[in-house]
Amino acid sequence: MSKEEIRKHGLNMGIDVVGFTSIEDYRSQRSPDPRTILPKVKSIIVLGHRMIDGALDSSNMNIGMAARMGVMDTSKSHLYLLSRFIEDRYKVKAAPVLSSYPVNMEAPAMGLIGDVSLRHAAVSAGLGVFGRHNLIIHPRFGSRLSFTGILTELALESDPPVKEELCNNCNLCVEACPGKALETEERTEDLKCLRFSQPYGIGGAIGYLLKFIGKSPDEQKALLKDPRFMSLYQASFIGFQYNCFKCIAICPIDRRE
Ligand code: B12
Ligand code: SF4
Ligand code: SF4
Repeated sequence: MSKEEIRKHGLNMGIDVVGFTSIEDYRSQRSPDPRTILPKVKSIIVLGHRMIDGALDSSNMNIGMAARMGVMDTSKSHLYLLSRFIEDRYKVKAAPVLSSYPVNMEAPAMGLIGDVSLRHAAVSAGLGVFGRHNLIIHPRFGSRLSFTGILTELALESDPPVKEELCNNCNLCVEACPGKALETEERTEDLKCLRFSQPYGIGGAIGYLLKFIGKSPDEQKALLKDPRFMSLYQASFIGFQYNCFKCIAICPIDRRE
């Protein structure tokens, strides 16, 4: 059966969890129709890679980012290899969806809506449930899974959904959020989160340029030596750089031991 063969192939590669959803069961109100990506799409395969505990729990955000980059690079390679395996083995098309970026930066999406909502796909692929932090909690890996996905033309049944309520409503994530982005249930206030999670993102860069424009040449020279400019410069080639993982790190649900 192709589902078990694909799962086994993925797990043998080193992917931590592999789940399947039929396209009928994937529901994400704000995301684009998956048929605009792959016209004959019938299923989504969701891959989960676990994050690194020592990095999530570190107060040094360079270490947090080192692990985040590791997850993004490793999941990207696995995504390519599994997509290629599916195309070769079953003679159907497979369209890979990366963990976060690139993402549509134009209005109305403005970098806030992925091509596929990997959280909604993970839920319908039986990989977990939404928690109070609006992230997916997996029965074994808790909040510490990063997702990627493959749209395929294979007709595959959805895996059984997680029925258990995994979030214990302790509210620790809400209290720990430095941006107060989680105050309203079932909604992350994107801009409040971004201020803390991506201080060197597009908002930070625009703010800095606006500060730069209209200043005297001497003031501009001083601004170019400002540590903030150095950090923006670094982010311009590293890519989206995350400075906050608190809602994941504080969540106590984890049954790996
Ligand atoms: C754009 C984006 C963001 C934006 C906007 C977030 C947003 N509002 O969706 C910003 C920059 C703010 C962001 C922040 C973060 N993100 Co982000 N993000 C994405 C991305 C690329 C697209 C998300 C998307 O399409 N959202 C738009 C639509 C689909 O969301 P929505 O329908 O409006 O649903 C929202 C609410 O209504 C609620 N919700 C919807 N249905 C339900 C149902 C229930 C029962 C509940 C309780 C809530 C709920 O959840 C959403 C949160 O606002 C995904 C990757 C992907 N392709 O899916 C990663 C992703 C969601 N991010 C992720 C992570 C980890 C983070 C951060 C921790 C940053 C970091 N350090 O890594 C924070 C956490 C913020 C939080 N607690 O919500 C992970 C989540 C992993 C997981 N285990 O769930 C993803 C899946 C990336 C990945 N590959 O793993 N992110
Ligand atoms: S990533 Fe940080 S700022 Fe964003 S919601 Fe989580 S705790 Fe809040
Ligand atoms: S920290 Fe507590 S309230 Fe927040 S998602 Fe985890 S279990 Fe739920």
